[in-house]
Amino acid sequence: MFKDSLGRGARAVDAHFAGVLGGVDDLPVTRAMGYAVSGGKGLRGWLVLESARLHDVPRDRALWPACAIEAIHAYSLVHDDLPCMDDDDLRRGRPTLHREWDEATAVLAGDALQALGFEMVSDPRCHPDAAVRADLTLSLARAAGARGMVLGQALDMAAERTTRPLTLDQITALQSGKTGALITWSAQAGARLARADLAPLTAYAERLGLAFQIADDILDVTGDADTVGKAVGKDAARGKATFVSLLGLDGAKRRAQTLVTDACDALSSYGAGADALREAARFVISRRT
Ligand code: GRG
Repeated sequence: MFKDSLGRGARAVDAHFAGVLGGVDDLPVTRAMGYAVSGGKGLRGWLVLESARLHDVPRDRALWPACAIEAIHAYSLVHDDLPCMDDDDLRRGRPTLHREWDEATAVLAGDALQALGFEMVSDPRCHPDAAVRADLTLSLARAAGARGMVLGQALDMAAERTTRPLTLDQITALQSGKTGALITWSAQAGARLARADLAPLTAYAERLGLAFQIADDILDVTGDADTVGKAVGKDAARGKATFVSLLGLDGAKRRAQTLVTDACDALSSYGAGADALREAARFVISRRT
C-alpha cells in the first residue's frame, strides 16, 4: 500500500538526516533544522527513492538526493511561513518555526537547509561520477531558484499586489514553478543518477505537480489541511485566483483526475514497474492533508 511505502521512505530519509545533522554542532539553528525537516509526508523524497528504484540505483546513493530535496522543500516552507511572506502560525499541525524559535532562527535555518541540500547532491557518496553530481546540482539549482520555485513564489507575491485575478494559464505557469519544479526534479532524480532518459518521468511529474496543486486548492476550501474549519480557502479569502475559483470545485476535481490519468499514461515505457508511481499520483488527489 502506497501510504506504508511513503512512511518507510520518510523514515529512511529522517534517519539519513539524523546522521548528517548529527555531525553538526548542537545549536538552536541545527535543532530548528531538524524540526523543519520532520513531520511532513515526505512525498518528494519518496519520488526520488522510487525513481531511483525504477532505474536500479542503490538506495544508499538515492538517499542523498532524497534528503536534498526534502531539505530544500523544508527551507521553502520555513521561509514561506515568515511574517514577511504568508505569516502563518501553523505548519504540519505544529507551530511554524519562527513561532517555535524566532524569525532570525527561521531565516538562518532555512538558509542552512538550502545550503545542505546542495551539499548533499555534491557529496561523492551521492554518486562517484562528478558529472552526474554536477548534473544533479545544476538541475536542482534551476528547479529551486529564479527559473523555478522562487520564480513561482515571486509571481504569487506579485499576484497578491494586483486587483486583476490571474487567468488559468497564468496560475498554471505560477504553480508549475512554485510547487511543480521541485516535484519534477524529484521524479527525474533516479533517471539522472542512472543517466537514463528523463522524458517519461518529466511528463509524469509535470502532470503530477499540477494535480498536486489543484488538490491543495481543493483542500484549502474543503478544510482538510492546516486551514481546517474555514468556509472559504485562505487564498480565495485573500482574493487570489485558485484552480477552484477558476474552474469551480467539480471542474477542479475533474481537471486533477485527467492530469493523474495522463501522468500514469506517461509511464507506459516502464510497464508495471512504475505502478508505485501511478499509485502515488492517485494518492495525491485523494489525500486529506
Ligand atoms: C519561500 C522561496 C520560497 C518558496 C516557497 C513551496 C512554496 C514556495 C510555498 C509553500 C506554500 C504552499 C503551502 C503551497 C501549496 C503546495 C505545497 C508546497 C504544499 C506543501 O507540500 P506538502 O503537502 O507538505 O508535500 P509536507 O508538509 O507534507 O512536506
